[in-house]
Amino acid sequence: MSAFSAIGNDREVDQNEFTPGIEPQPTWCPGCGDYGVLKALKGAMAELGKDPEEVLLCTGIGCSGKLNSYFDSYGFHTIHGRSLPVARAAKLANSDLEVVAAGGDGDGYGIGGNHFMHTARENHDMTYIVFNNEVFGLTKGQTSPTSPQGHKSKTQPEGNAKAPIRPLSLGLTSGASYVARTAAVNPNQAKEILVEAMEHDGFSHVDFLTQCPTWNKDAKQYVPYVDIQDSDDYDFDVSDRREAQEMMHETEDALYEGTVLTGRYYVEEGRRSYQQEKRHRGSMPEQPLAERYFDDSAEWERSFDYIDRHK
Ligand SMILES: Cc1ncc(C[n+]2csc(CCOP(=O)(O)OP(=O)(O)O)c2C)c(N)n1
Ligand code: SF4
Ligand SMILES: [Mg+2]
Repeated sequence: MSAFSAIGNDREVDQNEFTPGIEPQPTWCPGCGDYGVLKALKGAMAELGKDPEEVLLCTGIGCSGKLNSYFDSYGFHTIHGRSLPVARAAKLANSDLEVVAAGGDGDGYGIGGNHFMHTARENHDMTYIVFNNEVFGLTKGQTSPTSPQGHKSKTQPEGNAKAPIRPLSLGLTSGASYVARTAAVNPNQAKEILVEAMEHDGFSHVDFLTQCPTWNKDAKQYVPYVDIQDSDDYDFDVSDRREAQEMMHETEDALYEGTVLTGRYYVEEGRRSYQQEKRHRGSMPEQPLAERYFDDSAEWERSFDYIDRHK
């Protein structure tokens, strides 16, 4: 029997099923926003009725990267900035998996920026959560690609001379088909957004504001926050790329002026994900590649044999 045949079970799932049996206590600092991501992710999985064995969580390196030590599913703690290529390969090998990649702002927008751009462009069907605390948390608070200009740290004691990256705009222009921002201090919205992001067919980019009380007091815990969908002050069409772009621009400026805007910014329906496009073109295997190794009667084969058989 295949290890993946449980996929599709329609049953009620308790979010605690995603808590490891031998529970390592998170080593995150008290008050760290990373706890908020863990809670929202478990809640979203339960709401979607996912079994832990239907899910793969790939993380990068950083405080954020520890997420899969505290989240019980298939997991791959990759190397710095490399969660996306691993997640892509896994999704191609078994498109039935719910694939989530996660990492920090340094991980995803810095060292892994190239992977971010191209995974978004290619619209790989997965959810990418970027823990945005505006610093390199794990390595003790150095300036990151999202640190505001003027932010003082050990690497920039006179204040950061560089302008920060615009993560939402970058996600949109790169080609992500779902782009949202949420915050650890807003757990209900965070869970809703993660549910939507996982339900979306294509690349979902979630910029998740995670306060780092240890190394980034400037971030002011991201409160008070405004939900742009709930507020009468903001009215734009999330399916309109130009309107979304303008709203993102305003949001990115506002954050550094002390106003925290969160919500959905861009939702593109009807565009095929990379996996769907490959299937449409007849270049996607019918059966998950990974499944072959769980079938006792299957013979091990080398990749060139496989290509030969499917020519
Ligand atoms: C190739 C490589 N370069 C540098 C490091 C050192 N390093 C580990 S975590 C980290 C920064 C993490 O910052 P971020 O991605 O924002 O995650 P956070 O800790 O803030 O969650 C760095 C520079 C590394 N592990 N690998
Ligand atoms: S250093 Fe910052 S990001 Fe890392 S666990 Fe502590 S509060 Fe969280
Ligand atoms: Mg960080």
